[in-house]
Amino acid sequence: ERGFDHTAIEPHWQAAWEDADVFRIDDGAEDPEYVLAMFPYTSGSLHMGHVRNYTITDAFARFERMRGENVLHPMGWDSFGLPAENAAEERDTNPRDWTMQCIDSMREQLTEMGFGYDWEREIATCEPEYYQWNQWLFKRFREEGLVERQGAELNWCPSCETVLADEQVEEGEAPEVPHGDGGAVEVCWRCDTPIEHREMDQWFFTITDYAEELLGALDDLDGWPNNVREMQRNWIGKQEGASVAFEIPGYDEVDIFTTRLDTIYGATYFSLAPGHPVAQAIAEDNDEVAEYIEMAEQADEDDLDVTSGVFTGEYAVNPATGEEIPVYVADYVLTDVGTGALYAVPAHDDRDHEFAEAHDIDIVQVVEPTEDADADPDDIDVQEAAYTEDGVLVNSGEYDGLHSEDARETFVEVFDGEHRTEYNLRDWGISRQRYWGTPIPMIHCDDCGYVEVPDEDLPVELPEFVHTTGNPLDAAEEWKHVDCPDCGGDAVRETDTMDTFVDSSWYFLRYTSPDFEDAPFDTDRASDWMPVDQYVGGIEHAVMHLLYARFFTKVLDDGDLLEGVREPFTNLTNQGMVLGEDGHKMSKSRGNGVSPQRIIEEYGADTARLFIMEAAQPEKELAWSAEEVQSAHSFLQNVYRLADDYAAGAVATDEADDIADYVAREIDATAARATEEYEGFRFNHALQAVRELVSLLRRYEDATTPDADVLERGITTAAKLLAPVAPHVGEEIWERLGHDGLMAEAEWPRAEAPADYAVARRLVENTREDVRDIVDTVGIENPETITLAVAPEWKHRVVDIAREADNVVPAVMQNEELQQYGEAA
Ligand code: ANZ
Ligand code: ZN
Repeated sequence: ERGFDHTAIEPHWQAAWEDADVFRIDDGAEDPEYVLAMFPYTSGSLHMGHVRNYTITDAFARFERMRGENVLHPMGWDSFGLPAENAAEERDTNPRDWTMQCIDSMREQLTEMGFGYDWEREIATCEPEYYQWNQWLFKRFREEGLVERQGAELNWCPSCETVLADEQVEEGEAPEVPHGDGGAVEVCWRCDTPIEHREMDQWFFTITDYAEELLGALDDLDGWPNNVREMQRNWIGKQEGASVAFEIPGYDEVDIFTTRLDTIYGATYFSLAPGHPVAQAIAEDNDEVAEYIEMAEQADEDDLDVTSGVFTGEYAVNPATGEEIPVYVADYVLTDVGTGALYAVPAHDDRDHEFAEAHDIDIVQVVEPTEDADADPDDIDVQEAAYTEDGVLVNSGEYDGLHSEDARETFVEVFDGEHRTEYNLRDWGISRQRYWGTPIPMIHCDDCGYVEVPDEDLPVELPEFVHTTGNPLDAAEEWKHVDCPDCGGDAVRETDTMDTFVDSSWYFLRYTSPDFEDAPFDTDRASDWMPVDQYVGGIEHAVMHLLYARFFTKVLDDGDLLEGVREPFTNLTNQGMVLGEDGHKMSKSRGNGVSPQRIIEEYGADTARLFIMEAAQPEKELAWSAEEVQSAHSFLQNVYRLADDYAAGAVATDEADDIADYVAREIDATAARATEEYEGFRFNHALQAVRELVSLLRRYEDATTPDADVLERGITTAAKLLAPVAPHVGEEIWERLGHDGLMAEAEWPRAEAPADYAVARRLVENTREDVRDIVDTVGIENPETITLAVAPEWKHRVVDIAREADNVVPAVMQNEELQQYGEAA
């Protein structure tokens, strides 16, 4: 049977695009449009998740390019990281060679998928040309006071032998151990090994300085999915409260942090974190407390038992009641949260309630529901369970009857406290004890302390890789020992490297000027292209990468390296997971994966792309289906044959007639509809419209003697509307119809919809009540103009709505095609 041979046409058109530099984009274009997919980690091969991600941006970029936009659509490599070191160990090579091989084969796979990138802008984060700017930026951040060296209790993965950021710690399953109680533990995001805690000195970016702006600006990021914004809000975790000083006779005053100052009259005990200085002071003369603290420090944070704690024998004075309340050291109070101390109110806090029950501590109610609250005050028994809502004060002396909210304000004054805002967000520890990353450009001198590597000595390049346990940089004696830049004495380089999330926090800026030699990027060009208009990638980056990139952008803008770019990504799409045919996430371990390579060989890239885009909207899960892959392939062959029949003169054509008018209107309406759907990232709807048009054209060709112009325009339009998703077949048809040049550079079909299309659209978008208004304002005079040009589901609704609005019914019902929908409904 006639058809196209994907193994021949795909490489052919890929070469043609490259020869014609179709995807190359110059700077300084008017109305620049920046379409970007999260760059891949260089694992060596593309999986279906990548293919889906990159098909989305490629289709959108091609669509915009055909519409005459100046589209930047670059690609690069997130190429530092631990797996390269592991692979190097396994294969007895080095991370660099392994990574470069991976890059080469992945670049080839991307090309075989027909993705159109401006390869002149390719970047790889493991190249000194790139990572020197990480070092440069580290120094500039340090000048701005955004780099600190802090001792911190850090997450340590014993298997990867590195520190992990909080974001890199996930909940995992406890290993099966005979005496373990199962449940969740914190594990390394990479290797699932349970993590340990270690106290170490680290370099930090003080992202907390930007907590307020990072939080506030989320409200205006309406091009982002709500769930991602909410995850960032929670991650930043702003708590507005107050601090108040409590006296513990014999010790220093202790500041507490609370978000519920209104409950202070109900504080019946006081609690210190094991790491609090006063807890440590008490431990000096109290063995029981000392033992508890030691135990708590070793314990896994996840075995956290809310009731765990020890009475110190000391008492704090509740400034509200004047009463003495017992002081405990308790594990659930975290050292680095708030002030590391709190007053506890068992009646109104769940954890305090549980603790009080276990330690037989008084529970005193000081808040009850207001009259208009859902809860009835009589139903509340704080001895049984904490009442955690706001309400009105009771048992609070002269303040009884005050509302919680007012009490919180009033009490700040009364108890000589201070308003205080706390964030969950911690500073970003960037030190990693690994080889394959950006060396931190610092030198340690015994006399001068930490000294920066001077700019003229950048980049600090990685030394040759050596196989060793621990950090290969520690073993690089020659590289490590240098003269102190300040005093010239013996000094040692910092051997930690940067978290690879530093690399990905600004790579989108480097694409705008990849060869720039004076700075990480050219301020003018970056500011022209930025922000990214459409950013597409996985939801797993909701808090790490996407928060760090926002932080970097703000710092760079404040440092005048950018001009007026406060946010990096205007619109964000998180593509859904790709599931295997068994309904589980495709994965190596499950063995349910489908290799992109195999699909390309068997059906071609266009089929894979079409299947992916038709099967589900980008954000939704996509279930692999061999049957639908087959159907996508047949459809492409059908479209091609339609064009081929016509071009071969196999179709007898005639003059225009009524039917031709109708088909012409459908062509326009389809173009309008598909355009709208592409704009809204509803690619599956756009493709549905194309399928409908193709089947109409096929019927038109088979059943009548079609008008040649109309038929040709129909085929061309269908092929163009399909081209962003199936670009090779698009080119093939374009050529078969005798056009010069490339379809990738052709103009997008004229997208003015017939007037009735607009009417229908307004009808379906409005409620029944609005119909009469619409009829009046838009006017539906001629029943024949009530659309034929909308999707079937619309037609149903048009009829449905018209039925309820009596003056429209006669008009709608006179329309022959719509009558069918009326009957069916
Ligand atoms: C008294 C109180 C009474 C509190 C009450 C809550 C309810 P959320 O609740 O998430 O906003 N807290 C303060 N420092 C802490 C620390 N270092 N470790 C653990 N918990 C700490 O968090 C704020 C509350 O967490 C604070 O308000 C404090 O308990 C507790 F009915 O103070 B509250
Ligand atoms: Zn020195």
